[in-house]
Amino acid sequence: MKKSSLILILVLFLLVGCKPSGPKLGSEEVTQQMPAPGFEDIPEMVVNEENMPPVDDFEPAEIAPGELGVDISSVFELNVAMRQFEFDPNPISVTLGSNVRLILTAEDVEHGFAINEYNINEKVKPGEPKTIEFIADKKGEFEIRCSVVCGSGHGSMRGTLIVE
Ligand SMILES: [Cu+2]
Repeated sequence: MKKSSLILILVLFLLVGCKPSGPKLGSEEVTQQMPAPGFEDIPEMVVNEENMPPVDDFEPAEIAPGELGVDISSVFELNVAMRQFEFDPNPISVTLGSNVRLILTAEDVEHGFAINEYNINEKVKPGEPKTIEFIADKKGEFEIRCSVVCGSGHGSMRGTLIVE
């Protein structure tokens, strides 16, 4: 009986000893709101709830860039330079079915960007880039030709669009 009572006393001491030391860690940031020593557990809950609203406020900002990312990834965008007497890059390779956006620039004189099978024929003057968009829905290799007489090598200004 004495041993068990000693154990009980020890347990009580442990409990009493833990109460002051345990809440101290959690209550350091809480002391301004709840100084009462007997309610350490309650202010911890209050603090957690107060921390939640800022997190909710940030969530919409994180969703917005993701939505933009989806839109960008669905479009194959490429800058295409035209100069005497070539297209750059050449060839242009795209995936079948993709939305293709080409930003055309003429670096020296006026050139044309024409692909007969896709009904594309765009004239581009220096300093006036033009953007064309089409769906690469035909598989194969298609000739890109310059459709504006641009100099002695105009006839050999050719490129290739590869859709696969
Ligand atoms: Cu030309």
